Amino acid sequence: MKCSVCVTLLVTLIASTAAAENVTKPIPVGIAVAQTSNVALFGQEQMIGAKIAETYFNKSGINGTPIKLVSQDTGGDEAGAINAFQNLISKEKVVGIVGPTLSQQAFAADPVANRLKVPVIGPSNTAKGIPQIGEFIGRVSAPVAKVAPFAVRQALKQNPKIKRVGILYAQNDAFSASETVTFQETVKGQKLEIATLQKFMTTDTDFTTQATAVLRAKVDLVIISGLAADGGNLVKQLRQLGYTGIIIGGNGFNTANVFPVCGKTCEGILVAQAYSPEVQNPFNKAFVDEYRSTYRKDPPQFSAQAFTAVQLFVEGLRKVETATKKKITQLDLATVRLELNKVLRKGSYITPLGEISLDADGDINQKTFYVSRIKMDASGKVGSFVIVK
Ligand code: 1QQ
Repeated sequence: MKCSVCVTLLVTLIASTAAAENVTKPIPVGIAVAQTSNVALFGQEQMIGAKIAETYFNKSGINGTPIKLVSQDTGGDEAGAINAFQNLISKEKVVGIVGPTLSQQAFAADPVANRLKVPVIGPSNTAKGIPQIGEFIGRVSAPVAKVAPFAVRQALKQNPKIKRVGILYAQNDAFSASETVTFQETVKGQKLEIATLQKFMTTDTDFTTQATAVLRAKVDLVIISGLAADGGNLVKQLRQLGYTGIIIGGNGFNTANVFPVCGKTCEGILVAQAYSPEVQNPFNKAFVDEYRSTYRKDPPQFSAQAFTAVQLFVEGLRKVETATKKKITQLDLATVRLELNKVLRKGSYITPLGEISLDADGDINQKTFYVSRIKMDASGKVGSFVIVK
């Protein structure tokens, strides 16, 4: 064989392989949510939403370059979240992180990302103070202060005679401690009386003390700020002890995974929500269609918020390419992270949550919120969130 030909062939082959690798090497986006522990009751729904977004947006990618979700389980605690963040940042070299699941975890892990100048979009962190952790921290989960009051107004609409309120919250959880403040202020603002204020732990399984106190206080509304496992069990024990009034569950009840916990006693719980499957725009349509085709039911809020977080990174990365006139893959990682963080806070986004934007702090501007009533079927096993007007 003539050597000049084989050299030419070899050079062409090497060059084209390298070019192909450059074009197709996906851009890593981190996702650090709970896939184990009780917190996975939320985290599972988040992974589903994020993956639907990955597939959907990779149809065109970042001007042709796909993203790749790199996921790291946080478990349910702070140490797990810190560990997952560190891994994604230093080992996986992600451009940004979607996560963590709980505000309690965010207060521990977000400072790590902020110090290393890695943009974070919280998909479900609703406590007061999250975006203020630092300039690299944003969220697409509307704060409890904006969402929770809607549930109280709805309860009063259902029963205008409500006077005495029992308020319960998980004292070892940052979101629950924050949400209960909003609930207490709203209740006082409506001139209702807080007849009893009870604390519990997210790890508790026996709520006899709290439920007994609520019954003794003769309340006509109960408001619970906790997570799905503890909150669901608390509802169950309240009903078993004989409480018959309205129950409001906070954001910790915003998952279909609470249905098996309280079973038929979930019936009627009011939950304020930052998402409705009815939102009319192409992104929500694509998301809802895809979710329904797989799960044969409507998507939950946490899936929609995770989809939205991934969407913001995708649109942000596209904006970085436009602004720098370079491919993401041609920029160094520190520059990508820095520019991405900047552009995320500019302009607005049409998302499954409706039209949203991030303010200078990184907090979400969202226009519309909803209240749902949990409806359980006759078996007491299958439930759904029905939006009440
Ligand atoms: C938070 C929450 C939780 C209910 C998310 C799963 O809102 O921790 O901020």
